[in-house]
Amino acid sequence: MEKLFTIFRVSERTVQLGDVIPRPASVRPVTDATFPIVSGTAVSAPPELERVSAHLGLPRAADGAIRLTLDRELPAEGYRLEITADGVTLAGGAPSGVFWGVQTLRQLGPVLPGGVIEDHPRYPYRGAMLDLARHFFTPDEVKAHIDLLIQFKINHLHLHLTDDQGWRLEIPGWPRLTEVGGGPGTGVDGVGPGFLTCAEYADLVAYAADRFVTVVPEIDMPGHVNTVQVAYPELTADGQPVAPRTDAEVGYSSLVAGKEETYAFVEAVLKTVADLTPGPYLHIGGDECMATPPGDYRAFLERVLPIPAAHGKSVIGWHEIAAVDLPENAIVQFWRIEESDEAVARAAASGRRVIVSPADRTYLDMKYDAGSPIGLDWAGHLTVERAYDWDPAERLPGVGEEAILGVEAPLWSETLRSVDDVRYLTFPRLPAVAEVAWSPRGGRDWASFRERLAAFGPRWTAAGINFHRTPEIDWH
Ligand code: TNX
Repeated sequence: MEKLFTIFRVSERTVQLGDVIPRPASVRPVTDATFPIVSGTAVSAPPELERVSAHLGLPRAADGAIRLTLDRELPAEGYRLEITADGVTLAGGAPSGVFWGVQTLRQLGPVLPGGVIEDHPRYPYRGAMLDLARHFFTPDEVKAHIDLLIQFKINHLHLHLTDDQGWRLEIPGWPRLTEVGGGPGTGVDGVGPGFLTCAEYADLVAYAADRFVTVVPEIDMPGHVNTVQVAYPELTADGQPVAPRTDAEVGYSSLVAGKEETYAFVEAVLKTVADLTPGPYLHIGGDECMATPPGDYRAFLERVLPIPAAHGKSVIGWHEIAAVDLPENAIVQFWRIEESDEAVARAAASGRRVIVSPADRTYLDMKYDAGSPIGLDWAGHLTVERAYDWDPAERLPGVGEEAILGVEAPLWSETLRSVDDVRYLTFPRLPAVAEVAWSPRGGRDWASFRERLAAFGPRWTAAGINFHRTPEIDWH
């Protein structure tokens, strides 16, 4: 309880029922009534919600003043929160809905304003990506990151596990991947070493799942594989070893479409990752394959795209994969700055779902402005307002609301060296993208968002979170 609410209540300002990010679908305040959570306030929950109630950190009692329940009539991930002077009733359409309602409670507490909130997400996929390849972050660091993401109802964590500069997941039978790709000297500038053992990865996935976050593992191929070819020279075109690289160039390495060894490697890796991942997705990258001739790219993907389905998973790829015939459940992740993409529109027209991650709106690794000490700028500068003030269903012609699975904010780590760096680029832009992904289109507005965001300044400061104090916001 202490941990839960002290983080969130540091200012003495009166909290209004609608002071929540992402903005709830419906808020009906009742003037005057409040319910204060004090030490000793108890929670009652049926057995199916014990896991969720544990996250409240309050004592349990059969007649607790905070009642958690399930109401299967509510939408998936939706919840209804009713606060009166006597107590709180939080009903969810599923345990996940109750969990998201708890996140709303955390933002409002400990003196809860009276009224009713009815809420549910616009999109089922609300993602954040962390690049562990260009710079490794430890399991504890990733867990701490998850703890911050869930407060904004993010429910997918995409882990970019492999790239030219590093390989961050143990693959049994292929020990040199992590000996070479996770050892000292890996990462951009050679300063981001480390990798996850299978057990550490499984533990991280379970930690995420306990918070209703699905881990989406990415093994990037056929490009972005220099570290693979350092470890296993038989996977290069001529079988000759290549030199390790720690610069931030892209588009120079490729697996070889015409070699059988390639597919033995890919099969082994994807099977391991599928076996370790209970979630429904495997991301196979597919981006920036400038070193793969187009015919080879096609031949490679025709063999590799069906592999996740053979392990019961849906395949996700960066939108370059839309150039080939896609398996039925394939999901395309759009990442460029262009305002249209014919191949992605064709994929959508044929029933494929799209994850929307335009770099000029969602790339957390872009600088805020010219003065940002870290970050890139190839997609321009990304202010909080730009991250907020756009609509996913209006971004790409031919990719409307029904085609969109969700929205994701990637954080590439070429310029990151610490958790403080991760947080500096993530906050406060991630809350902006989270509201784009959760809140109804008609309920969003920048003036309201900037006011609600201002209240997080003292909270993040008190919690030691290194956020960017952008001048766009009048921080409390
Ligand atoms: C493009 S976005 C990449 C990454 C870089 C990133 C830097 C995408 C699918 N590929 O390899 O890290 O830009 O912003």
